[in-house]
Amino acid sequence: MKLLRGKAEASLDDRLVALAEAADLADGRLDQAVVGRARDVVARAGMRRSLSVEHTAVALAGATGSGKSSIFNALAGRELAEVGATRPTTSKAQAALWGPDGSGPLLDWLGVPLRHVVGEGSGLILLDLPDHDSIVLSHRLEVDRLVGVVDLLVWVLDPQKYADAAVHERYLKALGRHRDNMLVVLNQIDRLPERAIRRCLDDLRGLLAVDGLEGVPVLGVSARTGQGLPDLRTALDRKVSRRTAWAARLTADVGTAADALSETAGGATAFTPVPQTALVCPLSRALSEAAAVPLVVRAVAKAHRHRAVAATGWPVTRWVRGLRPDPLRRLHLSRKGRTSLPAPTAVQLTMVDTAVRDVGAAVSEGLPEPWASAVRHAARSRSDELGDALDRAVATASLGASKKPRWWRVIGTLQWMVTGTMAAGALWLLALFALGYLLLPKPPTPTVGQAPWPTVLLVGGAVAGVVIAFVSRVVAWIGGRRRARKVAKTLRAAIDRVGEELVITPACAEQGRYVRFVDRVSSAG
Ligand SMILES: Nc1nc2c(ncn2[C@@H]2O[C@H](COP(=O)(O)OP(=O)(O)OP(=O)(O)O)[C@@H](O)[C@H]2O)c(=O)[nH]1
Ligand SMILES: [Mg+2]
Repeated sequence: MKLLRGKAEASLDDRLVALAEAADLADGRLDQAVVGRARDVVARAGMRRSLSVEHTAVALAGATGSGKSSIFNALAGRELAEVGATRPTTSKAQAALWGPDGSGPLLDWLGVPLRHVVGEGSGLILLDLPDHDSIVLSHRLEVDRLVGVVDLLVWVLDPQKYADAAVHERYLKALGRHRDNMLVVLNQIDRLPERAIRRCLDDLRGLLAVDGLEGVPVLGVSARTGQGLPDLRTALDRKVSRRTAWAARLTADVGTAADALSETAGGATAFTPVPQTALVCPLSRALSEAAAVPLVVRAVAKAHRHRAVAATGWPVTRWVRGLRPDPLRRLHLSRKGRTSLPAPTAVQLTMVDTAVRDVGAAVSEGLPEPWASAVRHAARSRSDELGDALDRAVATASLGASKKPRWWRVIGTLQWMVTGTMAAGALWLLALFALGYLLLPKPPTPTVGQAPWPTVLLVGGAVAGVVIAFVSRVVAWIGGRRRARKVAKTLRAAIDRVGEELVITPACAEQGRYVRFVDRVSSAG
């Protein structure tokens, strides 16, 4: 028996932890009233288990005049409760105790100050409730409160009113999970002819089955003649002696709360998430456009060529280059500050918005509402940060702009040597020209074949400079393209990270929250 109790409690513990987590996960996503009720169950369970588990609180509930107080008196063996001809009679719940030791805090929590010790031992606390269908509001409130917290429910019906919608619709249908914590008593069977009793009981069982309470014990009794009361007493004693009714009641409550959570989550069916990678591409394309990545990439290629020409061009003309601004520096891609990249156009912003929504739609696919909309919302939740994050990603990406290929220096030096040669030829010719102008005798000019050396130096130097500049330009063009490709890859990775952090991760986290919620709800239920 002890082992059984331990097991029931351990399973209740697990279910409570699961329900508490499910409620936390559902917070802000599902109907707050349902989430609140789940939390109430967790809190109530914590309270109930801290009170006496040696006692079992059993409530007699039913319509006015069904005979609750009469049964209460009959089981107690004395006239504790007033049995009235005028309806309703009982207005405050009262308790009969078998074995009162340690029951005080439990009764305080139940809110039942009126107590009578009627016997020793079993730990039964029998409660006589007011009428649930009362014309007096306070009666109904008292009944609702106690029906919600007691360990075991005994529904007392009578042959006249056992089919009344009030008890079936308001209470029994909602207690489908509480089958093990419930007895149904058809009182006043002394008022029925013998053959009608069985028919009446069968009819009642049929109604209970419709309520979802198939298998709940149904006993025919008469508080007046005492018929059936020993069976009722035995059934109660059996439940009470196990001392597990409280745990079973809470387990049923946890299950009911889990069912309600599951229902508001559209059934909380298991669900396989989409792999993230499928989502990255379209988003990152839109983000790249908005972050002016193509423009930066083009500028990187241009800047490479610009700098190459400045370093390797023909020195006679390359100073013109210096007058033109560096295409990359113009974008002010500083590691610290903001860039001077053009703001995204309305079209680009719309494309980003669409791509973000597409991520939300893809991640929420297959999820029931309202969680699906929570996922869609999560995908958009950090959209405001995208602009700055993209700017930062582009500004801090390593573009390799400061890298200067070694051949630039070599060619640069060569260019100066070639220019020097050209200048030497020019000066030589100038000297010869000056001597001729002053009619002075010219020294003999050495020749290469037919051509005089100074002319060879001047023309040769110029031609070589231009040819070297041209070849360098071709090589720089290819180099620019290669660097642009590399930068495009770097930027693409940086942009991907932004999209992942600000769009995909929040959406997937919300999706993961749902997956966890389904798992927790099913553990609780
Ligand atoms: N014939 C017959 N009458 C009964 C039986 N049980 C109760 N009564 C009568 O039914 C009437 C109502 O009984 P109560 O015990 O006061 O009913 P109750 O359910 O406590 O009513 P409230 O306190 O108003 O909710 C009384 O006149 C009882 O004498 C029974 O088994 N047979
Ligand atoms: Mg009464």
